Amino acid sequence: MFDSVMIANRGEIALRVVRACRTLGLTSIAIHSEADSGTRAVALADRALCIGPAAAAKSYLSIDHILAAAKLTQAQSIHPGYGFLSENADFAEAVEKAGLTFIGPPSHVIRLMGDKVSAKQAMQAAGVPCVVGSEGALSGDADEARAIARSIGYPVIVKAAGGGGGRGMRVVQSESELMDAIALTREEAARAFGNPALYIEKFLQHPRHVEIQVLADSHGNAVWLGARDCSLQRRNQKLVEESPAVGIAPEEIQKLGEQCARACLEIGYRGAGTFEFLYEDGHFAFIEMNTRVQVEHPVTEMVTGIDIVREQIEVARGKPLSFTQSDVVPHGHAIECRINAEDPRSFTPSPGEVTRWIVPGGPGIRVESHMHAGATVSPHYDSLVAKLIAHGSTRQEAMARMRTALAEFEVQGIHTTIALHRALMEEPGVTEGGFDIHHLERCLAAGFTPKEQA
Ligand code: MV4
Repeated sequence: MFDSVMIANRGEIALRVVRACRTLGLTSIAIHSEADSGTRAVALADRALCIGPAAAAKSYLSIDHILAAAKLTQAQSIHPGYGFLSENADFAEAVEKAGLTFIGPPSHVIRLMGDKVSAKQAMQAAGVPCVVGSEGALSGDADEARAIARSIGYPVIVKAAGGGGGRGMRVVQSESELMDAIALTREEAARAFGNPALYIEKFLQHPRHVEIQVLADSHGNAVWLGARDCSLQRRNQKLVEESPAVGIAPEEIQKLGEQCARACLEIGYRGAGTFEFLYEDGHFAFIEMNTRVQVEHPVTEMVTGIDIVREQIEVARGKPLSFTQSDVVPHGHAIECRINAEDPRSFTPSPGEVTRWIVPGGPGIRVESHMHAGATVSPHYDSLVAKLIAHGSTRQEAMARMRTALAEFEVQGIHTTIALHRALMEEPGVTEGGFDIHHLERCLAAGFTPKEQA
């Protein structure tokens, strides 16, 4: 059983893992780029090591550098966080082969879920409802592709097996566009993912994005921790997430959750994971599984009281989950606003030095951030500077607490999306809930924008 954890990540999630390690009495080892030497995770970790320059390809994405650092520090395990190498099966396998524990599922399960065709086949076989589509990858035969699309019914969406998260996909409205779309997507997929395999699905035109959080140990236990609605997004970047999902019967979520937990056992899952679904016309359809801890995990933690990162680490250490499904009793509602260092109207990145940083507080408020006055937002990485999470006994109370917290939040030196979130928490579609994945882009196209600040 390991007692040291190397964190192969940065920013708020590195800090989240350092905190979990300290709370568990484990030694934390931060690795960082030259740009991140002065960050909070580096300061708070028991040990820290610089592994390369600012460019992620030579630091946070370098398997060689990370494994060399693990050897040098005698780290016994690696937590990958989210993004970077967190869902890279080759990385997980290299960690396993080096004799360390990868804090996540076994590398072969990451590989199975990383190929969206094999992931869907595994979920179909495990009884999870899937989007109607081709059975497996397209063969390359044009007549066969046309027959599949015709039987699904247009519009369809062509997706790359190696894609995911919105990369490598193309909507096709009619048969006349199909073969060009396949050729273009195949070329992109070969280039971007080194895998030209494609599949076809029915294109759902107004779905919600609803996901199920799961946790599994290596003793045959798998649990589901409720649903999150992540429909408020722009260009595949989520802005706001909440739990539970508004207007969906708890019995429906329970049925889906049980199907996900069963699927975890069938695929040999271990650790934290998320099943992504599209929800349209009262039906759930599986699209992808994420085999990592997600940015939005705190909304589930707030509603269930379960420390997901702690459980993730403990199951990697071989311990059983600290609770059972019947212990999972959701309380109230939680909402998360992702605050980015971006202009709140143009979404242009806004790196630089933070000169003022005053965070909100009060009942039900949680701030996950690596920022402080004097900290710098680097232009080299994702612009997330804080996650503001509000919990309440009802959605209305959570939203009211969120509005109060957003009003208190003061940042100077950089632009942030706080003003956008203030406006979103007043937008009628958002306050009503149950909007689809196109809601924000529709609002923005109709001129929705935050008020100019004095
Ligand atoms: C879809 C879809 C509609 N129909 N698949 C984009 C991200 C990736 N996880 C899957 N995505 C989609 N797949 C079918 N069959 C619409 C999207 C989609 C989307 C999904 C979730 C959240 C935001 C989205 C934004 C645009 C498109």
